[in-house]
Amino acid sequence: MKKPHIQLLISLMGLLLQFSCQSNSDDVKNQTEAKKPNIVIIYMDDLGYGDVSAYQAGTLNTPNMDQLFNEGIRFTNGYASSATCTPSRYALLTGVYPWRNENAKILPGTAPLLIDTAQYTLPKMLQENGYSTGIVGKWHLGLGLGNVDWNQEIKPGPNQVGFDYSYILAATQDRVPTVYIENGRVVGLDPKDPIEVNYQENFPGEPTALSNPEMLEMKWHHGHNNSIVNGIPRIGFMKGGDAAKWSDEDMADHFLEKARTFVNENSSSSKPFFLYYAMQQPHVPRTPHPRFVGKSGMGPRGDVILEADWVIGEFLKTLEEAGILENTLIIFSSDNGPVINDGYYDDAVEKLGDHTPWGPLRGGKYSLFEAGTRVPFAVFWKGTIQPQVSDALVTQIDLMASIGALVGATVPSNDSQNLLNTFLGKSQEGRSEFVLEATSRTAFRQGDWVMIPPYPGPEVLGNVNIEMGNSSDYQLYNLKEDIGQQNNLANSNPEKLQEMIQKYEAIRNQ
Ligand code: NG6
Ligand code: CA
Repeated sequence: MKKPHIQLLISLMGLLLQFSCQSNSDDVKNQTEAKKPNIVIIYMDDLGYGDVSAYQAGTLNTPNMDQLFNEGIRFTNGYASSATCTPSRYALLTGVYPWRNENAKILPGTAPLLIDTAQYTLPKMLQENGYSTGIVGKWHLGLGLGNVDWNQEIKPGPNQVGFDYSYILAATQDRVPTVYIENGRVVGLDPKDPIEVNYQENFPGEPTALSNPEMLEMKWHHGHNNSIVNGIPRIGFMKGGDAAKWSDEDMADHFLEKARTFVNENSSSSKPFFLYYAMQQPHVPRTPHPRFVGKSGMGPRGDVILEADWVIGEFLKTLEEAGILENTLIIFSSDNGPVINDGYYDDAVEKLGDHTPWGPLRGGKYSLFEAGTRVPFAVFWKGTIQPQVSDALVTQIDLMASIGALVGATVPSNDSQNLLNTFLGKSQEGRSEFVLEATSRTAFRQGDWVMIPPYPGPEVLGNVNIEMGNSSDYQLYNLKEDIGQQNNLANSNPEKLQEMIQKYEAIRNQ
């Protein structure tokens, strides 16, 4: 009776041993595969250095954004590549200085695709290295080859420069066409009501802000007096496509749902994912969902920032619930600095109170001064990155080479620098110099110094009331001692000035 028992025991032990060996090797395999984290870039539109409460420079309270800054790395010298949208996004996705491409300027909704489909891009690099890639949100890098037919497949676009999945708005919330585009197709389009778009002239009989001001629910201050959609006057003329038009106040919820779906569909796959989540806040027109109206006491600009903050909290929950928060590297930043009045009467100026969207910095969106390009910049990776504040000089151009180093790709761009250790909090060393751009002008940061060459043009851009950095003389500031750029040291430091001019010109002529 005993023998069969012993035999059974032995064979059971054998089986167990086999199982445990197998699961060991499975573990090893899983660990090697798990080495590549998911990557999310949360990219805000016009959010200023002082708009995030973690920077302790304004009066808004953004607890969910703060989590990324306080439990990750809060960069105090983090830069967008440009003081406007299109060039910054171009640089983020290509790792190339935007001023090298003369077409990298704020684009109309009808502009052709700005990124060459042969160009090596951040999403292509990640595709090649085993990632599923997606974009949800604002594109603003042009679509098609010119004369786009919005009723057919619209390409080339994001899907041709490296994104497996795209759910976008074409340009900006204030520019037509005011429709969502999923993988090159307008969402919800009724073929019997085709869309036409024109940035030169209106379609006969279509109402505009000038011809039908009684239709407006939001008033324009400057620009923004063409087609009216949802009571909001826009830039550009659009006809048709009624069923496909987005609801402005639902946009945040809508993009969140798409971002969540992308995460959930990819979270259990063996492939890691890259999500470029390009949120629309607080760009104009500021249209908070009714849940957020009045929440900030600062009017719609403050309200949409609180709405965005809520969205980020929900998005983090989605990652947590999918069990992948600790295997996801999150980068948070903004495409350019803040602007208060960007073309609509929306109480942003009147209700700003003591809030300082630019923090201690001078200027704002469109400006060569610091607030144009120095933006909130966080890198967060729960359980991997040690919480810290970093003063290292880092820029969004560097994400391509740095993420490349993380996933094992080499990046053939001289502009993008591999700062992976700095982005992971293992080093405090950033780049030594940087050529920043603002409305087709450039300035040069080197160490603690910034040099702004002379430019013609107004000192203050009247409509938006922002100091542009234009001057007939060279400007030189030591940002360590003078973060607000009040003391021009060009005359008292002629040697430093010359050294910087030479280096700047060498990079510009490369
Ligand atoms: C400007 C618009 C501004 C905004 C900006 C683009 C006018 C007068 N002003 O031309 O409202 O849309 O372009 O902003 O039309 S960005 O963040 O996408 O660069
Ligand atoms: Ca912007």
